[in-house]
Amino acid sequence: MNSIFETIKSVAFDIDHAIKTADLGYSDSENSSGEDQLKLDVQSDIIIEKAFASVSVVKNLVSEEKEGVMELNENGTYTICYDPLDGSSLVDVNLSVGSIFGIYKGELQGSNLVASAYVVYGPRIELVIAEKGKKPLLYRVIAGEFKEVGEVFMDEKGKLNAPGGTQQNWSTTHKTFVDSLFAEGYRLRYSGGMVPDLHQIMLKGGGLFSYPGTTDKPDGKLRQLFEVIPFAFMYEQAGGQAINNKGMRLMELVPSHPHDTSPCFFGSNYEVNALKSAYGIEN
Ligand code: FDP
Repeated sequence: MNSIFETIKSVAFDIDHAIKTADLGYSDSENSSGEDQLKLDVQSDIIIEKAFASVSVVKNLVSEEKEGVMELNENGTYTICYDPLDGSSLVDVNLSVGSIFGIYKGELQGSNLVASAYVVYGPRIELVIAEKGKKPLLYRVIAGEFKEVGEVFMDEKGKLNAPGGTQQNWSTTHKTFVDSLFAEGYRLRYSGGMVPDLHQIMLKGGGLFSYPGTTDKPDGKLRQLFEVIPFAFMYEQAGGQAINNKGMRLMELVPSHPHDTSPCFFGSNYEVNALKSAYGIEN
């Protein structure tokens, strides 16, 4: 597993360099979800693919930017499902973006995720790695190298509320719930980049990030294998919770297609329990 984490550290520098220097225009292709790809999405994807090609423990790669599974090493053990540049539409306004990695052993489903990691490309580069049975570890680039900063813990209750999706397409239940958090004093924090938004909530102790099913996107927007399950693992390891709109742990998701999405809610215990009550889910 160490060779995987070391590779993630090295691609983080290459992608950060690309973000800072590359052409910000669109490529002439679309990704598997039908979204226009930026040249930077494609470039970040290639950086990751090339770097993992020589890591023998990696059997397969599945990219958010590509259809299907890419076979790398027949005798490898792990499949890495990754989003090379999440939130890339924010690069042209110079906001933070990220890369997400889910490391799976066996069938691609939540229960087989063994570790996850994400990189935040912000004013500094930060990396968080979560492994089973351990608190996530935060690394920060200091003097050109990743240095371990410490473990990440979530408090029982936070102060931040990050409500995703188009509000006019929310259900009344969801709108009433989001309003109730604001009425309790929660502060709005939503940049539109899943990585920095979830990172902020986790590092500031807690709160809630939600991306519900909406009338235009009943299954939400965020992809299970590349985004939802890796972050669900992070939040649970940090002491928080991550569920869907039926109260199911997101770690129990079994996608029928690599690009399936799911409504998702990530937070500290107080907010997720409040969400369950508002949605009529038993605690
Ligand atoms: P983006 O489309 O810019 O890649 O992965 C999808 C994502 O960003 C997430 O990073 C982000 O949380 C979400 O979409 C934002 O969606 P909305 O604009 O619908 O809130």
